[in-house]
Amino acid sequence: MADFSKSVIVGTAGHIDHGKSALVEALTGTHPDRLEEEKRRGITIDLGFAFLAETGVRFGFVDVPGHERFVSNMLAGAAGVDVLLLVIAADESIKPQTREHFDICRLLGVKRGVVAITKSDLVDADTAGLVRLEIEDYLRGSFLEAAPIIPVSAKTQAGLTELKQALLAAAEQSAGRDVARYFRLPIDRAFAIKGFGAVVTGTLISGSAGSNDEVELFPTGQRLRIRGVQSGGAAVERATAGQRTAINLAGIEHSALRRGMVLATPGKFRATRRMDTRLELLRSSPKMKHRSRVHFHAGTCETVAELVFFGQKELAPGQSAFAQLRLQDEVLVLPGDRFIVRQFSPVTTIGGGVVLDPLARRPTVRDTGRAAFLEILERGEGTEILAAMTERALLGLHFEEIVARTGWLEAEIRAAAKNLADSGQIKIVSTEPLNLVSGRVFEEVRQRISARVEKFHKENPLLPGILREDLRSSLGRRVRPETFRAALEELLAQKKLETQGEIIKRAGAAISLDPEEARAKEQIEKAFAVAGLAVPSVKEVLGKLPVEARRAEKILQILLRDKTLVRVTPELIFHRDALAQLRDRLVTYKKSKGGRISVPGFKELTGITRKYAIPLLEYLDRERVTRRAGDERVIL
Ligand SMILES: Nc1nc2c(ncn2[C@@H]2O[C@H](COP(=O)(O)OP(=O)(O)OP(=O)(O)O)[C@@H](O)[C@H]2O)c(=O)[nH]1
Ligand SMILES: [Mg+2]
Repeated sequence: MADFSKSVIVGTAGHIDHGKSALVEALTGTHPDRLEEEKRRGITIDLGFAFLAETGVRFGFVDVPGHERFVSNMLAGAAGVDVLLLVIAADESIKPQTREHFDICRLLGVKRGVVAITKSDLVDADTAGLVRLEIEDYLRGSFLEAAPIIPVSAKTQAGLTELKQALLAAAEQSAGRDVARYFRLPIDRAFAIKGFGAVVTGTLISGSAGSNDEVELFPTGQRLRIRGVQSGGAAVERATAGQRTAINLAGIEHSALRRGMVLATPGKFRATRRMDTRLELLRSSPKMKHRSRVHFHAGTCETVAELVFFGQKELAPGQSAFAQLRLQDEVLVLPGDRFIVRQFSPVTTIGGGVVLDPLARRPTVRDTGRAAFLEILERGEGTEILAAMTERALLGLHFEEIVARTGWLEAEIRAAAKNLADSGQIKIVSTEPLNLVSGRVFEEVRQRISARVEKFHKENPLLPGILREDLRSSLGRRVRPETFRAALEELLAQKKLETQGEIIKRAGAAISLDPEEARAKEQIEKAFAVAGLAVPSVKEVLGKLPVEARRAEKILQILLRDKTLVRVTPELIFHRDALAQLRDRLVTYKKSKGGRISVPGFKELTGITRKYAIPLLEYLDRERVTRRAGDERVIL
């Protein structure tokens, strides 16, 4: 039966011992603590999970540890949360990890949530009222300002119905994640199940996954096949975004899989160690200096990052700035992904931000456009972003790179590209695969091609034009073949240039000879014309000319190109008329003496020596005037 329920992830947050796990159990019937050590110590150490199916909504609960030493585990769980369940104990009110967890959820961009005042059975009405006031005060101006605050007790079950209602209401408002996008699953657990092999779990943050799908493991790049998928504790055909998901993988040992790795649609993305971001420091953070090191958390992964500011030496508490993060390890992130930074030591949460460009370039003094570019990325308007990306890609922007740097779908990219091409901002230099250059770069290439052709004509008046390949390589490696081809095609279509075979020339360009050259040309032609088939050597003819060897050679080329002369072998050149006469003679011969001629017969017919006869016969064979048959030729 099809299930049209909405899938929503609820994440707990709050100080140690405030009753998060007990509340999840009270709501779902499942105690989320799984580890022996957790049971023994009575605290949560790592993430725990539980499910609850209500009418219209399937809740996946992610229960996090409150202990300050396990905040990095909490971070791995908080990454996919749609609805925050902020847990505050009535007998303790707001404590340090209440604040830290809440800051983290805000920095991670969680949009909505519900506040539960737990252990309400332990306090009297006055204390309960006071705690509520404190909480209201604390949340003022935050994303939870208008969130319901519900006193509950896991012990007496008081308030649970109300809390469920509030969670349902929040779930209904939750935007839901995009199933149509590329698949991404940050792994939070990896283990083996006997008879099945490697299994990973995680919150499916985008797209969907089903049996037999091929996926790519990041950052290693391995391609793996999905053997089976579970969601909410049961096997499903496809798991979709917003669901807790377990994936059984073929082709890998569970020991090669770790929290922090990501499964994604294969062949689309690139792991990165350098990203441009908007970084925000908490008011409680110390000021951070350019190049200071921090702990970096995104999705379920954790590494060390160096903060690189652009044109500022430090960032003050409560402030935000564009910053490049240089990571110690490769991660997979996409624009819009949130991250958290924690102080190197002592380890406390100091800020976070949003990824703007996951494949950022190394900062250089010459790159003055970065801030403006990042502002455009931050505004998030697709067409504008594509224009700016194309503008910065001097060599052209390929489809694959656009996907890896944006996570956009093909249809979105093509629509934006068309838009920009129509307005002339960019040029689509190839559609399959899509390749873009900025309108400005394209115009520059067009102009360089025209200028190069002009220059060639000027320097080589005796040549009809420049060879296409020479023209292309003269523009340098920074002009990619597709860009060259598109620019050239446009110039040809506009009749600014012309082609003649492999030669490119200015439209209407003709070779102009000076009087001396014209005379030399006549002289060459005449030398071969009068020689008939007993032609002189090329060297002999050119040696007698009034112009120097290089020019003489070019004039000879002109005659060969317009087919006045024909090169039969590298050494032997004949006049067109002499060859035409030869063909006529063969026709007459065939009529009177039959369709076959021997080499001696040919020599007799033409009155030439073997030195000319053999190359000429071979030429005639190539031209299909004759065909060799034993010692003779058949005249065709
Ligand atoms: N009286 C009373 N005790 C509660 C209530 N909820 C939880 N407790 C008790 O408080 C203690 C801590 O509860 P947990 O649910 O483990 O707290 P937690 O927030 O998950 O703790 P960490 O995961 O370690 O951060 C346990 O002994 C619970 O039995 C409640 O509503 N009323
Ligand atoms: Mg717990």
